[in-house]
Amino acid sequence: MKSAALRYKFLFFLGLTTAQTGLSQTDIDQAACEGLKDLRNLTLTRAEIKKNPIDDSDYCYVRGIISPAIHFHAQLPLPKNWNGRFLQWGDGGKDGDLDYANHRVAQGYAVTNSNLGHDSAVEPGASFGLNNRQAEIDFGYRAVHLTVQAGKHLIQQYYEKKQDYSYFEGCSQGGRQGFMSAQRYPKDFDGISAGAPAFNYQGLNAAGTWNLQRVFRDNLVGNLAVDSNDDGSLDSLALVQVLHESVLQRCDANDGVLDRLVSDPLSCSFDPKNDLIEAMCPATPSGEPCFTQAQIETIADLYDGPKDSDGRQVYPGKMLGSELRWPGYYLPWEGNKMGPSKLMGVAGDHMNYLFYEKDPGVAVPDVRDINYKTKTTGANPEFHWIDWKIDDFFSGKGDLMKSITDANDPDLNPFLLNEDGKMIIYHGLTDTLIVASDTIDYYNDLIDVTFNGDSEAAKKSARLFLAPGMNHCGGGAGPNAWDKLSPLVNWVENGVAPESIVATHITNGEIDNERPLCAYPKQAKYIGSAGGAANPQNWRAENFQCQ
Ligand SMILES: [Ca+2]
Ligand SMILES: [Ca+2]
Ligand SMILES: [Ca+2]
Ligand SMILES: [Ca+2]
Repeated sequence: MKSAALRYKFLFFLGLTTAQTGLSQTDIDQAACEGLKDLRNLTLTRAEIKKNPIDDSDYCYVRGIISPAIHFHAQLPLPKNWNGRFLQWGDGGKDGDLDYANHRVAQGYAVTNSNLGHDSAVEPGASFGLNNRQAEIDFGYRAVHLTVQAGKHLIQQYYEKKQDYSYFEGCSQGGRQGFMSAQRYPKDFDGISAGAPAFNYQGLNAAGTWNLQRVFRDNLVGNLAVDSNDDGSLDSLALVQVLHESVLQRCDANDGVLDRLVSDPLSCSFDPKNDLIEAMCPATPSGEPCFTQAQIETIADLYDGPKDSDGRQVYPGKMLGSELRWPGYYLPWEGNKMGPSKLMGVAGDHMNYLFYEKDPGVAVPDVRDINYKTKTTGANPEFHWIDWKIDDFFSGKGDLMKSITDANDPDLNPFLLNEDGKMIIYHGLTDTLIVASDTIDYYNDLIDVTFNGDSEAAKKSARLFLAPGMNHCGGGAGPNAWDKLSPLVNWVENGVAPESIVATHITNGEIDNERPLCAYPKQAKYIGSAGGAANPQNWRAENFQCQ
């Protein structure tokens, strides 16, 4: 194949046309792609033409390795299809594999992604971090940065010119990567789209562990999932529904539209102890779903969020309106077999491998067994998440790992001002895995630290969009679908900053709710026909205005 590439280059050098060389365009495309394997300053293991399943078009697929264990790949549209832009595609969860962005390749983006320096098939969850600082550094920030460097080099070689613009797009872990790039590598991108950012990485994992500890305490005495028919299986989430309805009763109408969405949860107050008093279990069981004192305590804990014994807030509590997502992460019940993978992904092994400077021990065999006696001696001592102490959070024992994984620095002078970068941040208000109020706090800190408190100046560089009723990176009862990249591209390349972004909610292919998401701190207010706010027919973007 090398000879084909060389032959192509030689003929190209002679200035011969396709017809004169006798080579087909397919031959030339293939040779140009495969020729990338000759690059000497990257370790490439593959370079071949691949078909994009989205539109059946050919593109150049490249795979490579960055020492010691980062695997990356590049999806390079054929030169005639390239839109001149580079995109680093963000990861999710703990990653550990190569992610494709075929839809962006179909739009002409040259895209790269890595495995973040570990293989999830071999080292699942957080276990890659067991006594492996290099893997943690690669995961924390190094893999994305070096993949971007490799991607830009491949672009220069393949298209024989630099990209016109560089972008980052990602949510969750990807959102953290976007924040990390803005803070640590201000020259990597012209624009960053960061959703539901896991930027406060240690804080949110500490909160995930603590939330579970509160729910699992005393053999699940405060669990909100209950056994409705005394058959020993926790089958009912009726209490979660009752709780959610109570919250809606207090908060839904505050935004002017009775639509079962809480657009401004921070302006609503809900006190479980008082507001659920009528749903407390009576002395004589009535058969209706009702709350015990222990369950009220769990609810209050989840809304309050973890504090250490000095009263320092480790991470914000759950936002009002997010209750229906609690079972997905924190409440063991029949539907998630007493411990969904997400629940265990968040808390099951983080404290074993990714919090302490010196790892305390491997995860226990069954993380759902809270009565398991850990083996604390021998070659592989164990550590149980149920034993983790929230007071360790500010003790200094996690400071090294915070410095590797966290992207909490609100000083974005280098990226936003020196490099004129643009940033779009978005977050669903019913996201209960990563809490939007933490992102709001970061954005306000950004205004203070980078823009001296001038929110209008901040909006020239970075904007936050909150999505009412949207869960973690999508889903939920509210409008949750929109293009996360095109508003950013329009801002970077045409100077058009998005005042609002239209998001839709689709059921069975039909749009049944639509709303402009507003640049924070504005919110979408109903301006349609008088008295029509509660009619779903009127939930269309044109009936709302950002105010
Ligand atoms: Ca990946
Ligand atoms: Ca470790
Ligand atoms: Ca049952
Ligand atoms: Ca509402």
